[in-house]
Amino acid sequence: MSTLSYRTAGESHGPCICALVEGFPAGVTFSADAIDAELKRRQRGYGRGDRMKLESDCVKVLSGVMEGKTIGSPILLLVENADATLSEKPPVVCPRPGHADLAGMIKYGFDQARPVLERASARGTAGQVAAGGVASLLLGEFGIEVFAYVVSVGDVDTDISVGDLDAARKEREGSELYCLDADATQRMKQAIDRARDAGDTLGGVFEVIVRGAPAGLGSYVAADRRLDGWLAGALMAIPAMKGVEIGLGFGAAGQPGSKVHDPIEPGDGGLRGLKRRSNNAGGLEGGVTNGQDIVVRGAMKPISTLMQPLASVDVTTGLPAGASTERSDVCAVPAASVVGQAEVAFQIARALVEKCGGDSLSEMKRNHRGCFGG
Ligand code: EPS
Repeated sequence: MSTLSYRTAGESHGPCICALVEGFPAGVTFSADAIDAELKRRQRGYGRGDRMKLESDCVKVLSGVMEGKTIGSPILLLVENADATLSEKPPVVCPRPGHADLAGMIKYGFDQARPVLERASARGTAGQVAAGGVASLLLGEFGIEVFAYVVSVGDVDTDISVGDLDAARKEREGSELYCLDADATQRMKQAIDRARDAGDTLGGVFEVIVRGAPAGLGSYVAADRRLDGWLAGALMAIPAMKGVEIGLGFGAAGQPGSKVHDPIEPGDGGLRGLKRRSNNAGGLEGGVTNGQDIVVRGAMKPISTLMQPLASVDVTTGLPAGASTERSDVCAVPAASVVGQAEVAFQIARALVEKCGGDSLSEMKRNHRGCFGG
């Protein structure tokens, strides 16, 4: 079984968010800059709230790296909170529908929601992005790229097929919504403006593509070794996620098999001299990579802090009241796409470590050559 894992810790307004990455091979060149670039991208995106103006996220490496290279021991990463104002925060007594507030109070026995939302806050995704950034350093060593972009915001949808990743990256950089369609970006911005004016919020969908992953990661032999399960679980672990699709996803359910499955034909590539005519499977068959792009989508619900609050109850009086409001985002789908990219990168790195094993990068590379040639 795989040994690569991570955990995060930290409250939204505590001193910091931490990520602890374990089981990472020695000998990988560490780049804080590459991780910081993703942390910055997580902060941006049209529709973000004022917290992002206060923060300037960057990672401090507290263990596991010497002379610029990983040493095989746990890697502890820290992102400081500029807005470390936990002791000043008021109680939250009117739980917000859709947030963890009420369910968290019931579970942990709190009489107000502050301790819940401090940990349930999407601020914690800075730790997920930092861990995913470490994973991406390993994937880069094996020519595996992970790219995420925004497909839809509210009812503004796009229909793009991603070709060259460098061109797609350029397009994404030019969009305040990390979307690959300039016209849709404008319509998404207008939709976000309308939602903000109405005291409302918007969700949306992002897609993550993994290019260059070899065939044979994951396994069908046991439920907990299926890579599609790892990916779905990791994406669902991002706050506000309500759905995950792989390849055609829900679209496959309503079509006949003849229209869904990807025909196999003779080819000249490395996949036993075979190739596929389409990629509706999203690069995974039987929970195993088949050498095609891995394509995963995440559906984010609208942010649950509404400035025009929904009905709730004041838990101190038991009387009906509008849900509590906190500074928040109107739309955080671009940020979620960055977190999704990080989560997918981590799971692919985990599968690669499982497949190639090894305590060090050189050992992994030797095993990788043995498994996949090259
Ligand atoms: C976020 C930090 C939070 C929120 C937002 C995202 O900071 P604050 O609560 O101080 O404004 O802006 O979190 C949520 C929308 C949420 O529901 O938790 C971040 O760093 O991404």
